[in-house]
Amino acid sequence: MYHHERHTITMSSTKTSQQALMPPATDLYYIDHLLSEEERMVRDTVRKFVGERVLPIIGDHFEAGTFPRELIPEIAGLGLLGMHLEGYGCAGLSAVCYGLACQELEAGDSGLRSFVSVQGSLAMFPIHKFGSEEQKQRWLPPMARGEAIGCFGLTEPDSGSDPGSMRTTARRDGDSYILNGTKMWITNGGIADIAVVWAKTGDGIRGFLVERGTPGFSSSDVHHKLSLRASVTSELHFEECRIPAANMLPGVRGLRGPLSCLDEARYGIAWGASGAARTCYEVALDYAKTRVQFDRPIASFQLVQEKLAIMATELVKAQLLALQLGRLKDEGLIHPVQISLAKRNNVREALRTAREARSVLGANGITLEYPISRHSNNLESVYTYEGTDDIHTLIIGQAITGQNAFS
Ligand code: TGC
Ligand code: FAD
Repeated sequence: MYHHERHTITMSSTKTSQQALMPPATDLYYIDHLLSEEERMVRDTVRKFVGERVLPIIGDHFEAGTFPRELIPEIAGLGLLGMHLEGYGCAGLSAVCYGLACQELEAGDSGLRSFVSVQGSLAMFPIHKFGSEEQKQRWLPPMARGEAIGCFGLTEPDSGSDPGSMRTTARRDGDSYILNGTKMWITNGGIADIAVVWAKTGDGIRGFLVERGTPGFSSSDVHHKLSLRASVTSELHFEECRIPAANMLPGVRGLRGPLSCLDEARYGIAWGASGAARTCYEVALDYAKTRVQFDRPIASFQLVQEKLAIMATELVKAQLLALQLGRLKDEGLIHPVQISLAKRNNVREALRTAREARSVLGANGITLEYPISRHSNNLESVYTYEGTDDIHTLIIGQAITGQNAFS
C-alpha cells in the first residue's frame, strides 16, 4: 500500500515536470481555469473598462479628493449596478460574476468598488429584498441605470461597531414617520438621490427610504480624508424630517435588516481586496525586475524575493477563498461566518501586501505615479468599514466557540 502510494506520487511528479509550464506569476494556481466562460467574460470586460477609463484618471481624482461621477453612466451601461439582483432592470448575474467585477473595480481603486458596493448591495439590495412592490418599481430601474444614486445610513457618530446602540429615531405620526438623528461616514451620501436609513421605532429598528430634497434632511461631506479620497463620504442630518409611512421597508424588522445588507457588501469586499492586492503585487514585481541597485536588479536579492513570494502566496489564498465563497453563495450555502472569514483575511492580507509593495518601490512607492500608496491608504478604510478587522475576528470567534466576546 505504502509502496503503491509512493509509486503514484513519483509517476505524477515526473509527468508534471515534463509537461507543466511555469504558470503566470499573477495566476500561479491557474484560478482562471476554475472560471466559466461567462465569468471570464465579465472579469475581462470590467478589467478592460478599468484599464482604459479608470486608471488614466483615478490618480488625479484621488489627489483632488473627487469621485469620478462622469463614469457612472458607463458603469451602469456595463450592467454593474445591482448586477446580482434579478428583475427590475438588473443584470441578474451570479455571485461569482459580481465578485469578479468587484475584484477588477478595486484593482483600479477601492473608491470605485465602494460606489458599486453601496449602490448594489447596500441601497438596491434592501429595496429588492425588503421593499414593497411599489418601492421596487419606483427605485430599482433608475438605480440600475445609474440615474438615481443610493446610500446606506447605519453608522452614527456614537455608534459604529455597535449599530444596535443607534440614536436615530423614526416616530410615527399619522401617515408619516418623523426622523431625527445623524448618520456618519456615509459613502455616496452627498450625491445620493435616495438614502436607505436605519432608525429606531416603537417597533424596533426599521429601514426608511428618504429622498434628497425632503425638508429636514441635509448632508455635508467629510473633507481632509487621507483614504478613499476618490469617494464621497458624508454625514446625513435628520431634523424633524417627515416622510410618508409608505417609505418604510415593510419586509424586515430589527438589526437583521441592515446586517443582511452588510453580508452582501462584505462579500464584494472580500473579492475587491484581492484586486487591490493583485495590483500592488504586479507593480512591485515589475519594479523589482527593472530597478537596479548594487549592479543587480533588486528582484535578485533574497529579502525582496521573500516579500514577493509572500505577496504571491497570499494573493492565491485570497482568490481561492473569494471564489469558494462565491460558489457557496451561488449554491445558497453561504453563512455569515464564511463572509467574515474572507473579508477579514483578504483585507488584512491586501493591506499587508500594499505596505510591503510600497517598500519594494522605495521612495517611488510614496508617490501617486504608482498606485500602491493610493491602494494602501484606501485599504485602511476597507479594514475598518463593513465591520472592523476586530469585529470579524469576534464574529468568527463566536461562531466557532459559541461564546460572545463583543461585550
Ligand atoms: P446580534 O444580537 O448578534 O444580532 C442581532 C440580529 O441580527 C441577526 N444577525 C444577522 N443577520 C444577518 N446577517 C448577519 N451577518 C447577522 N448577524 C446577526 C441576528 O440573528 C439577530 O437577529 P434576530 O432576528 O434574532 O434579532 O447583534 P449585536 O448587536 O450583538 O451585533 C453583532 C455585531 C457586532 C456582529 C454587528 O453589530 C456588526 O456586524 N457590527 C459591525 C457594524 C458594521 O459592520 N457596520 C458597517 C456599516 S456600513 C459600511 O461600513 C459601509 S462601507 C461601504 C463602502 O463604502 O464600501
Ligand atoms: P469604533 O466602533 O468606535 O471602533 C474603534 C476601535 O475599537 C476599532 O479598532 C474597533 O475594532 C474596536 N472595537 C470596537 N468594539 C470592539 C469590541 N467589542 N472588541 C474589540 N474591539 C472593538 N457606515 C455606514 O453606515 N454607511 C456607509 O456607507 C459607510 N461608509 C464608510 C466609508 C468610509 C470611508 C469609512 C471610513 C467608514 C464608513 N462607514 C459607513 C462607517 C464604518 O462602518 C465604521 O467606521 C465602522 O463600522 C467602525 O465604526 P467606528 O469607526 O465608529 O469605530
